[in-house]
Amino acid sequence: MGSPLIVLTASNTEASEYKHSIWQQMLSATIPHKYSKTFFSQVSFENESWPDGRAKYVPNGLRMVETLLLRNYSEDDVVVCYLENLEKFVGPETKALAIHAHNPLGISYATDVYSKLAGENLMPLNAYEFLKIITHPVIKKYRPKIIVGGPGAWQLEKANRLDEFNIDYLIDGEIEMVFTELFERIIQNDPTLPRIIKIPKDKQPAVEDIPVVRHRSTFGVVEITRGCGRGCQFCSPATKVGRSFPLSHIMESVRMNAREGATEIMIASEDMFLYEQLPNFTPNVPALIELFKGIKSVPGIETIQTSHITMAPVVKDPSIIEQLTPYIVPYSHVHHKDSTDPKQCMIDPIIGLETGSPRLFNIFMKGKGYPYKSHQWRDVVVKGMEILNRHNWFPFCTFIIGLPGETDEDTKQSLDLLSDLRDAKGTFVPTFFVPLENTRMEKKSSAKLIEMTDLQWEFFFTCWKYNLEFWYGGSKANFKFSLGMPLYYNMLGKKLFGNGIKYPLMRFAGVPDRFMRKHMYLDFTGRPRNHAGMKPLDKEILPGFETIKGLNMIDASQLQIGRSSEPVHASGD
Ligand code: B12
Ligand code: SF4
Repeated sequence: MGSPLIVLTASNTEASEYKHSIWQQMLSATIPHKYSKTFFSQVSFENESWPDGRAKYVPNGLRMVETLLLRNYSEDDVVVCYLENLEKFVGPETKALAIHAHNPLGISYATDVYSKLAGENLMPLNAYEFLKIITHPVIKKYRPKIIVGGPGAWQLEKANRLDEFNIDYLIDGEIEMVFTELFERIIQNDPTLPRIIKIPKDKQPAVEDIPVVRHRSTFGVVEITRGCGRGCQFCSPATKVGRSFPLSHIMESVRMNAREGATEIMIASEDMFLYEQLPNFTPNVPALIELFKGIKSVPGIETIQTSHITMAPVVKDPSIIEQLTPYIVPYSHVHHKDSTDPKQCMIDPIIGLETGSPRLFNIFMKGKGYPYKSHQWRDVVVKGMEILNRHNWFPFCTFIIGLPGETDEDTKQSLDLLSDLRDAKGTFVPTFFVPLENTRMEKKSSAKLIEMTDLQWEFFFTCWKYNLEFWYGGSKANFKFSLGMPLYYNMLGKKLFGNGIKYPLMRFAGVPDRFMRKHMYLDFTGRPRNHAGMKPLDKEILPGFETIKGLNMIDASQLQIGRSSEPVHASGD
């Protein structure tokens, strides 16, 4: 048999189901390659292949490319494999090598920060793995057309590396409506086809145009919605039309993943509460319950995990979390000793908290807090966290440091929010502002690690102090970090970032608060962590949460949510 016509691949870090934990996969891929086999030696991104060498699981977007190709080509012509098997499949008959790019150069938020903590020019694993594909000798040998696409493909254009990597075509955007024709033109060397192909917004597919993918996705990713109507300026899904997939479509996808060996399903969405939502971003609880029950009923599926949610609906109607909990928390594979679930299960949906500054919130993301006003965001977060924690939802929360124009006053307000969250159960991950392509802030400048203020460093390491306590409190791992920090400061940190990181690092390393208070903004003296959980904001309003004192709804018309990003219901209500 000759070599297949088309080979599809994704880097090992992006295809990986590392530790079956989405956040460990994400964060581990930010580790500089240079250190990945030293004190981080446990990091391994080996993936499983079928006996014939085809990949068992790859990112869902690449599965979509495969599915679209399979409309016109046979399974013999289209092969999806990992780096290790490129040599086996790419050959003289191979016309195209299509590569998925989620974070190919590691210049998205988070990766950029974490890899650079050990030095400016270190390459994160994400980028290292992509480089191994794009510079693979088999490409030089057989010269297939190189096509790159996916949510992070823009990075290659932005860094101007198309020539260096001999990329023939970079395709940016949702491809369902256009790929079949585009691919034929690529194969036929159409000279009128530009090298960088940006799919226009009017070609965004309706759900009916999106097929169920044919093979298994990494983490059992199954899309339940696409796009978001909240309109945050730094976010790319904000510019996509909101769509909800019909249950039958989702279930077909779940069954396919289970047939191919997945035991877990990750319901991918910008916000799970957008699934079949009711007017004004009101979550559709019966639809969500039906969805969870349906997924769990599929033979072989043992666990479900969520991707993103937003906080405002939790506060607006806390009963949502209470109602959903029995259908999702017991089916999580993540456990924590603080969980009150009989098996100590917890779920960790991703929530973008972004900032504690009402000013920045109002400029860049006021739709995120709807129906609450920007100045109420801090209360919404604290109240929402308290509700979530009570039901064993211990979220993975991200913040953005260095939004354009951030002042010390803004950072102090973020620190105040962090202080409110001192007893919250969750993971708090500071990321750095990166102007993503296809967002309303694409022309702004990135925040720079080297320009971080003392307060921003305090914010950064206070988050990680919380995380260490939450995940490893009192354990050996905690001890290892405590010892490692003075070493890091003296050998590297001071040289790279100056004295500003000294006290934040000391706090992270566990130096008692009484020694820190003079040097830091937040004073934790006399406030040991309350492991029983967060103190309610206002005891009087606790029972029932029917009315939320001090939090007023705002009119949807006050939000600048573009028409093109308004949610559209697949079910047509
Ligand atoms: C599930 C998910 C994850 C999961 C699983 C990822 C995986 N490896 O499979 C986890 C949680 C691990 C994850 C991690 C990260 N993620 Co993520 N993730 C998502 C999420 C929610 C869904 C992705 C998905 O499957 N979508 C469905 C598919 C069909 O869409 P798609 O991948 O975009 O594919 C379409 C096109 O891009 C194109 N396409 C895709 N591949 C290819 C390949 C070729 C050759 C071509 C031609 C076209 C093409 O065709 C598809 C159909 O239109 C999206 C948000 C979203 N709704 O898309 C964020 C999202 C893609 N992630 C994002 C980011 C930044 C990351 C991280 C880099 C974060 C970080 N800094 O650590 C990491 C990367 C870690 C890694 N090593 O992979 C951002 C990307 C922003 C941007 N524009 O750059 C998004 C948009 C989230 C957001 N709101 O900002 N992610
Ligand atoms: S809430 Fe904002 S940040 Fe989150 S997906 Fe929607 S537009 Fe993006």
